Amino acid sequence: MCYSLLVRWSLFIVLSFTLPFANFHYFYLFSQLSLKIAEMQKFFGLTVTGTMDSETLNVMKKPRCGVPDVAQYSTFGEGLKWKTNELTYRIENYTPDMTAAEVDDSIEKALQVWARVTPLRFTRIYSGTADIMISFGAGSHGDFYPFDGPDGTLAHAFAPSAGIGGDAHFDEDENFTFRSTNGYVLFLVAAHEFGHSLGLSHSSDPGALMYPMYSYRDPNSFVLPKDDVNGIQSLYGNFNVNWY
Ligand SMILES: [Ca+2]
Ligand SMILES: [Ca+2]
Ligand SMILES: [Zn+2]
Ligand SMILES: [Zn+2]
Repeated sequence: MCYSLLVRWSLFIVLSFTLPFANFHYFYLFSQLSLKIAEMQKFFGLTVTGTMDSETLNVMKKPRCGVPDVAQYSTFGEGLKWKTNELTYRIENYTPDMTAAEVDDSIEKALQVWARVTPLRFTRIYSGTADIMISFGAGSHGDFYPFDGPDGTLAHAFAPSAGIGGDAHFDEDENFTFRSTNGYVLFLVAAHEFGHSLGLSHSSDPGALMYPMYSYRDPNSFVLPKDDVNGIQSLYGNFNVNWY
């Protein structure tokens, strides 16, 4: 009995870390736990049982982004978007996994994914503070969200605001790659993180780039899925509209 209590507590802690969904009052810990599990199952399109079954555990173990989850396309809110369409970015350091030119190309293309469907424009700077500061780091790396070693959380990014807002951090304990299916394609991970940098939260659409789980797609033929286009245009509008 003590053992089962311990297991439940540790699951609760893991879940409350991954899914800080709502402001429930924690009167009934166990019903709260199964509610959290049910919410997560619903979010990931699993059978909703409210218990920690193997299907649910498998989803929890998949490589994913470290930003907490919400639903369909969703944003951090109107207040959390950039007030200008002209943004700067800076690559602070490089991963030894790839050449510097490959990192530069991956980051640039990942930003263009969003620029292509909005009025947003990105200018790279090489010194000083950019809106979007990009860095690689392992474990504790200077914020309150230490990375977790290989797999698990691949990266995280902060919603638009001054300071750390907009910044994107990549877990150096991952093996990032330019084009290989062996490792995590930096372009894909970065494009997802920049969605957060621009004000998008997670989507519950498994086909969306903003779905919290990493899945390989061919970077050469990548097209931003409709759900993500709808999400970013809800914040910044459609590029074409600005011609009039
Ligand atoms: Ca910033
Ligand atoms: Ca990790
Ligand atoms: Zn994410
Ligand atoms: Zn960080």
